[in-house]
Amino acid sequence: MPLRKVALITGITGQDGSYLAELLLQQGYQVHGIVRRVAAEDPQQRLWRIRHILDKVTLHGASLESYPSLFQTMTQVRPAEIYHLAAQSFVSYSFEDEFSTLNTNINGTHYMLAATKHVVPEARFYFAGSSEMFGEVQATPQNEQTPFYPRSTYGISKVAGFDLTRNYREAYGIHACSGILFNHESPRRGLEFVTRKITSHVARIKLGLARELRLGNLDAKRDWGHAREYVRAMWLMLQQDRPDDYVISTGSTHTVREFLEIAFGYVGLDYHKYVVVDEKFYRPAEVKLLLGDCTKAQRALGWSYSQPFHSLVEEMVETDLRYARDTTQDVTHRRAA
Ligand code: NDP
Ligand code: GDR
Repeated sequence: MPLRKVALITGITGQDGSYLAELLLQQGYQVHGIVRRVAAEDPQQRLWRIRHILDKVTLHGASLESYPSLFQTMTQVRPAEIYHLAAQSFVSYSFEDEFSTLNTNINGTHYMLAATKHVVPEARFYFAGSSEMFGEVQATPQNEQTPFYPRSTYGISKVAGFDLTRNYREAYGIHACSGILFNHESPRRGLEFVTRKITSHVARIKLGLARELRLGNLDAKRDWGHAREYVRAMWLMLQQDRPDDYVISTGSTHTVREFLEIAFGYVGLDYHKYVVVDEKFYRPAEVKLLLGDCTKAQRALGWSYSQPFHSLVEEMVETDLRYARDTTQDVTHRRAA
């Protein structure tokens, strides 16, 4: 039997990590993931996105803040492909805690690259870059040539991670790639991000469990795709002979307002009656518009995106309706018991 390729994922408990682990398992990989120690203590809460594949992946407790723990894991696993997805990924929170965002995202990436160089220099490395690096956009649409102008410490940390990754490629010959991924969503999105915040509230409002939804800037424009499609692009980047950086996007942009219209409209409600604009959710420096041009990825990777925007929104609302109904039934059953 041929040896199974070994992959190591940081951030395996997150939205992208869970879809990527599924994809790699389907491709026959042996999948390892790095998790924080607390994840093992509270698997119900922390491992919900990978619960269904827990018996097929191997988890290692390690910390992005500790180089020795990453070095040790790398030595044990000796991966052929490394997907570095773990990060403090919530832009809003980066304004509240600049220091931990910079520490986790910059040092964590540096430690992962350094451990790769020392333990498995022949391995292929993926870094999760972001459209937030474009920030106050200098050209529209944004592609690999567009200058970066980050607007948050999150964006700054991703520019630093991008530069570190390029430097390890150029200085040490590591097969290291950065994906510059635009926003991608799914029913597994964290509840704090605007799309899932909207769809979870739509479900609760529809079922009479909530009355309003408080949001910030409704005019922000994002290029939103589906996470399941985007992790395929990560994998494709590491299958190329030559390491490079790629923009991954849908090529169309929508306002938060449009997302609201589709999500509320899907359950027959008018969002104007439920949405309250709250200053609390405005950011000190906002990214107003993002729109990606992924021509390079289409040509070089053969990657393309086709899911219509409304079907992404509807899939998220549908799933949240199911979760909300299940929760209500659980509570009713418990009360009746
Ligand atoms: P999530 O927020 O869903 O997942 C983040 C992951 O990082 C979780 O597994 C989390 O672990 C882990 N993590 C966070 N902080 C630490 C830490 N200090 N030590 C160890 N692990 C940590 O993010 P996504 O899956 O959406 O995104 C994956 C990556 O892609 C991130 O780097 C993000 O910045 C980047 N990105 C995401 C985009 C998107 O639209 N989704 C677009 C562009 C880039 P735990 O479960 O323990 O919290
Ligand atoms: P973003 O995603 O910052 O683009 O980062 P988020 O969903 O948090 O915000 C998108 C836009 O919606 C506006 N907005 C609100 N956002 C949140 N979270 N909550 C609100 O109540 C609200 N009201 C309006 C925001 O101002 C913003 O303009 C995501 C993350 O996944 C990053 O890790 C990733 O790098 C980028 O996408 C690309």
